[in-house]
Amino acid sequence: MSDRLRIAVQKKGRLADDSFALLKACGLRFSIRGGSLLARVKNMPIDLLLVRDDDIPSFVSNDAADIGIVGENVLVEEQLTGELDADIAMRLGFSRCKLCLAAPERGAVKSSDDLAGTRIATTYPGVTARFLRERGIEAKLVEMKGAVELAPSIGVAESICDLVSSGATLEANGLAAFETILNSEAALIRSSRTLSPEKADLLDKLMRRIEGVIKSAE
Ligand code: PRT
Ligand code: ZN
Repeated sequence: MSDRLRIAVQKKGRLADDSFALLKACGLRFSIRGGSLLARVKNMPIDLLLVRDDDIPSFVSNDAADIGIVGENVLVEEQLTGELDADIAMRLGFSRCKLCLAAPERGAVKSSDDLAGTRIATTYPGVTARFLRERGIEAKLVEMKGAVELAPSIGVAESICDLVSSGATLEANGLAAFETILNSEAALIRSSRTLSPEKADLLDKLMRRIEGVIKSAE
């Protein structure tokens, strides 16, 4: 690994702009260009690795990056479904959302008590299975890669477990949330590996600046 601190950041999507804005507010100078995977920070020994959010926990775990910025929902799912050496160093206060159980407004499932023996569609099988285990509920998980909100209407499942922010998507599909199983926001994550003294100093400095930026925005 190089002597530059490498930060894995989402290239494009709901986390990307706020991640870039936060790093810029911390004084990092960089520009993001079309297809490139790496952005070099001009005024500090830092590189940004620009990737899909789903890859960020494993890149941090596998030493492809020293730290990363990712939603807690993605981190926790990866922790529960794989062997991951990555955990939250700091919560960042943006990209807030909730992982919720939801079902058709006039259907048979109205609360978690009605889930036994039913099917739940989700892109978060790890977090959903943990919830069911903790509650002692036996239900079948139907794993989907996207468009989970359509599952009840196409007859694939009686309920869903999906991310919600405004709730507009649920409403547009005639679904109502009945339980939140995870609250999420963007987080700075790192592995348990020891960093070189130079990188450790730089990371300390960056985290102090992030704290300052978050406080001044409050
Ligand atoms: O391409 P890449 O794999 O990097 O991105 P992605 O498409 O997997 O993720 P992206 O960019 O959509 O989301 C990145 C992260 O943003 C998520 O992992 C969450 O941590 C966070 N986030 C915050 C959200 C939402 N809010 C959100 N609303 N992620 C997804 N949604 C979905 C939600 O599931 C619903 O389908 O957006 C839709 C609209 O939500 P409502 O409730 O406002 O209608
Ligand atoms: Zn993704």
